[in-house]
Amino acid sequence: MRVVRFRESGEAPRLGIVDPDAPTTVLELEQLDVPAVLRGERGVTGRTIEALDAETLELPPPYELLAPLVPPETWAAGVTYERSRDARVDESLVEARDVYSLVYDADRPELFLKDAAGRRTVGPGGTVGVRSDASWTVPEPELALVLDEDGALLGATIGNDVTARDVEGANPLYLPQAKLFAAACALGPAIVIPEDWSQPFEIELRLLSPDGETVYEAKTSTARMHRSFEELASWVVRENPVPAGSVLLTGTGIVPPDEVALTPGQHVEIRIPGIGKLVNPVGAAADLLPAERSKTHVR
Ligand code: DO4
Ligand code: MG
Repeated sequence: MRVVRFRESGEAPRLGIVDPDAPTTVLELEQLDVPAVLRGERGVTGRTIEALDAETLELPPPYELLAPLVPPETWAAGVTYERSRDARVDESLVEARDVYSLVYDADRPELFLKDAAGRRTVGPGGTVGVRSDASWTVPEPELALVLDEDGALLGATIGNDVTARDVEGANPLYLPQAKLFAAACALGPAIVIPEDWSQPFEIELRLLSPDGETVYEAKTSTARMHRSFEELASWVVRENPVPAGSVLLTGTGIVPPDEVALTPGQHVEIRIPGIGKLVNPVGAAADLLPAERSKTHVR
């Protein structure tokens, strides 16, 4: 079961589910609250929309596909794959390299707040940002969990934890500046409610140049994660009041080689079979501050 969010000609956002028997047919729902839909409240209105593509779920005008929810909070886990641990150790320019190896092996995971109220988050087709004071920004393709208030797993979508690696590499205390800036997060195109949470998700990344050439591509699987989804979620809500519908990015297992950096004009494609394909152009973060980007903002 996949849940999408859309609007028609600038009207208020609405929710739909993708017909399990017809992968391009969206059935509009009566319910407007994403956590309620994910918990099972799914009355349909009888109206349908035909998506243009079964993976991106792009909708024809006058409809617009939006991020599948506006998370009140977006948390992120780091160093949950061996590949991520090795990359952080390598990018570190200061004698703080041990922190990454220590956190990989510790009981307590690395968790950080990536966004609040969707302010830095874009949906399918929205432009992701590159900050001008960084020279090495990369996409981090991650499974994004949608959490209930108690940390229960309600669903999963695709997330891009866009990161300025040189900013973090200069000093780990710069992490919030490496991770939070305009349009530093993308979510979509749908939230899946998995039938079996024990099945791993395959994650594919493709970075395309402005003329459509593949600059870099790679694959991983959540089977390679060092921690379980439930373990990460339980740490997020531990003695911490997290609102229902918040999102947890589960960390990246794909790290592009050092010569690859996001630049405006490129496109990032992240595909997770069973969820869909999230496609975002890359632009300058300075052009994507909320006042400049009302069109691409998740609301
Ligand atoms: O330690 C920094 C963050 C790492 C991260 O975001 C990841 O592993 O996905
Ligand atoms: Mg990450």
